[in-house]
Amino acid sequence: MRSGFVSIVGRTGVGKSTLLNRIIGEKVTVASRHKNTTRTPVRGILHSDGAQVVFVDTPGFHKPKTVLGQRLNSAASGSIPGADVVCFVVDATQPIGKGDESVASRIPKSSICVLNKIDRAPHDEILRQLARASQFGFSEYFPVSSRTGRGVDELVHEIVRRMPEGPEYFPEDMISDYSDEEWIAELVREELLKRTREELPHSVACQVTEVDWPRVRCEILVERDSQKPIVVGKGGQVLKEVGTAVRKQMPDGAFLELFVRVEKGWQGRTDVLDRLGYNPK
Ligand SMILES: Nc1nc2c(ncn2[C@@H]2O[C@H](COP(=O)(O)OP(=O)(O)OP(=O)(O)O)[C@@H](O)[C@H]2O)c(=O)[nH]1
Ligand SMILES: [Mg+2]
Repeated sequence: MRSGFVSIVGRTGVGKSTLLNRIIGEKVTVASRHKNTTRTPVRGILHSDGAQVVFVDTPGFHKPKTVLGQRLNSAASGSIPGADVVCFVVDATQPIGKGDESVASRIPKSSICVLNKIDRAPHDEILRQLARASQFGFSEYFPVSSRTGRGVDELVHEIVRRMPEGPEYFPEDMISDYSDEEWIAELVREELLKRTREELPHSVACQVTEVDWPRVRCEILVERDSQKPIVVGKGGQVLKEVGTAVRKQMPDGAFLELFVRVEKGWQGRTDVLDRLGYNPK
């Protein structure tokens, strides 16, 4: 049996979560067009012939503006020392810059560099980006598209090949380490991310506060009074849509209650961050 841990790191928005979902073949982590979507390390477990690979999707590195931001960076850094393989993801559609260099300087040279979003870059640009990325001096480079799946099998093949001999860390039917409560809260946040703009996605946090099956209560925190009506929507329209979309992804018969609560400036408050589980582990 081969098994081990793979940390997926990179700047925010480069497509780490989309890559993990593609590798596992199911949605195990939330991705979105907004920056700093991933807020805690998320494990996705790949079971293949004689091998088990535990991928860790991490929050994207960025210049932090809040205590939450600092915690996201720490959580990402924290996932590096325990990894058997580090996958460093860069974006094929954006210039490789200081942000990428800063991540590159924190990880071992044996890391695999993944050039993602090649579906959106012309062939000659992909070659130029690979040439730029090669200056980091990592052991291997894989151009992939997490959106179409191109190149992902080759990447996974190499990762499995690198796994050391080891035990089965998780049972065969387990593909994520989220609890049901955590996952429902993430699904609610995902649906809100699809429907909100500008700074609001950063100001929203979700937490399941009560489960009395089939009734599940999920709280949506916002930072300011003015944000509450936007999340609720005209005549409760946004909440209704979010509830319907999330229920479709829950077991039949589930009854989801959504509440919006103002928690002033929660992104800067360590007590709230601790309660939400946004901790550097
Ligand atoms: N065209 C294209 N878009 C992609 C690809 N991979 C990811 N994206 C898009 O890029 C955006 C960011 O993707 P995420 O997977 O959330 O990025 P992330 O690196 O996890 O971001 P953080 O969690 O903020 O660090 C989303 O809109 C994705 O749909 C890809 O291969 N091709
Ligand atoms: Mg992510």
